[in-house]
Amino acid sequence: MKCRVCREPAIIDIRRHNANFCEEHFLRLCRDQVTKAIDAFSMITPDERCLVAVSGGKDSLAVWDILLDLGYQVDGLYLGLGIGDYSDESARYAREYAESRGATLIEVSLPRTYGFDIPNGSRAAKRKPCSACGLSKRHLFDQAAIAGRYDVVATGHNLDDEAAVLFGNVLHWQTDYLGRQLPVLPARDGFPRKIKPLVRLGEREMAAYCVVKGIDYIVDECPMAKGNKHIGYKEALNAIEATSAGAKHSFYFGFLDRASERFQAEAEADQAELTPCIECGSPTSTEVCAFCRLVTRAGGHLPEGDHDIRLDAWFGDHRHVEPVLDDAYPDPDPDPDPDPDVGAGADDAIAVDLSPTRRTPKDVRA
Ligand code: Q46
Ligand code: ZN
Ligand code: ZN
Repeated sequence: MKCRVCREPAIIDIRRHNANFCEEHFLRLCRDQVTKAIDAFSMITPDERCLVAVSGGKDSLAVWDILLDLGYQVDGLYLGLGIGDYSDESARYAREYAESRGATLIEVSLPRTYGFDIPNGSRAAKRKPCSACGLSKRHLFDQAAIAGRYDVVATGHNLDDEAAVLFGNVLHWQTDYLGRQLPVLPARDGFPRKIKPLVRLGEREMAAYCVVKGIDYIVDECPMAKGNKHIGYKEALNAIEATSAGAKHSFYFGFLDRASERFQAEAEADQAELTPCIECGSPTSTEVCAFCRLVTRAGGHLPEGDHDIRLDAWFGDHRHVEPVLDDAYPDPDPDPDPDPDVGAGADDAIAVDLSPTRRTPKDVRA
């Protein structure tokens, strides 16, 4: 198996490209694919500040690493969810990575700041853990981005994630979600722009990328992910991909090229007018935003803070607002995206053990 570029021994084959790559050219391919996605969808410019949502998993660490290597200004935000050992471990990987790169990692703790954790809070609020978790993450990532004056929030959603979300949305004909399933969501009403620079790269490539770059990441899945429909959709697509290389890519990019636009008018019409949440001042389509309602039902509390300053941040000139992460900011509309690391490792194409103790380039040899 030889590298397509230099004919030296290859470490990975990528069937949808019908090619093998050595370490050097595989890393270059990953960077090139991210550059291509950034250019194609006008995701970010070098003078903009980016906050990457870091979970400690392979995708979020890889996107952070690639954006840094490409010269973008990127800090990380890690959200402590209070999911026992899983949270402790994932925080450790996020910190270790930040330290190794001399990069800035901002940490926000849901239990410490808002008085609830995901397992107990979701039970008390009678919500599925991933739904309470997703809502909290979106709210707090937006809040942190605005408070820290970042232009863009980046997430590690990869091609497998996006194809699986698309599959679920098509299966249930969630046309409003289909209209918003894009690699870039523009900034609106104070929400920062959201970008997914890994849409041209698969889950297996991201695992291989971390192995080759020596980035340690949490391999275990979140214990709350069990029974998540997203994992089932990924498995279904993996089965199709196994006999039809490139199927995920053509499903997702075919949708973007030929169908996505048809659903956008409906999605835009569905966007309710936003007014400030009476609890936290964040823009919301209801009197009290979904996050504040969650905090109350989960038995938590909102942090102390000056409500007027938060309102100014949204509806006036917010340059004077200091980046205080305890303020509550906007509640985004429901976002159909599950988190990128849900179902990590479900790709059967990774036929090797990628556990931290076994990670050498040889391990990703197909
Ligand atoms: S962390 Fe949160 Fe995920 Fe765990 S509770 Fe669900 S959404 S599965 S990446
Ligand atoms: Zn090569
Ligand atoms: Zn609120």
